[in-house]
Amino acid sequence: MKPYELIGSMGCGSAIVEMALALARVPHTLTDIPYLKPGPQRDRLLRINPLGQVPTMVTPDGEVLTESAAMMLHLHDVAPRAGLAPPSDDPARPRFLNLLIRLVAAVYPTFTYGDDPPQWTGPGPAAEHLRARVHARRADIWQEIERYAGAPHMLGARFSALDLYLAVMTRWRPGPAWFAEYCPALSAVARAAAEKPEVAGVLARHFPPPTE
Ligand SMILES: N[C@@H](CCC(=O)N[C@@H](CS)C(=O)NCC(=O)O)C(=O)O
Repeated sequence: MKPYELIGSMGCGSAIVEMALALARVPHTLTDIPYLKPGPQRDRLLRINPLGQVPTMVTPDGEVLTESAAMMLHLHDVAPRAGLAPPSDDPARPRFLNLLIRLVAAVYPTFTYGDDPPQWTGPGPAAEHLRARVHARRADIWQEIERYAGAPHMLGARFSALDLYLAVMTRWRPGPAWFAEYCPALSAVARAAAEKPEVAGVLARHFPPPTE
């Protein structure tokens, strides 16, 4: 069987899927690219994912997945023993599905539109306004998600792919110090996830400590 290919970038959401692939123990290759830099690697990415986003995953059959939540659910289908999702008859399943989609449909786009606001507004004060509004909205969404956080994992005793999102996303803006102060339960979920060797290995690759 051909391996899965994960196209990603350092520190990006592809780290979440890389963790899931490691936990699912399915053969895979990693293609790290500077996804915003014009060149042959971006050209190929744009051909298979017109939004030019990472993670992008190519399955052994050549199917292209462009949404991390779809990748998680697919990897759960092929490797249920990794525990990425509660089984369909599990009482935790509805909450899992809702939080998974909340993360990708509500939190993730705040980076799409807040990282480089002039890309959407053009130059001028509207860009600053968009940046501030998007950052405030992100804080609101995280505080809503905080209310659903179990311990030690997002779903309580049961590990799931949600913990992988937290392990990575709590390192993004507004950053670990903000989460420790305003979303301590999410910080604790991220720390618990990092105790898994597969998660720790990917975190070390994507977020190496500064060298000095
Ligand atoms: N809905 C997608 C979002 C992926 C995404 O936004 N990735 C970022 C990098 S971490 C990206 O590619 N941003 C560039 C862009 O949106 O143009 C998912 O959950 O996989």
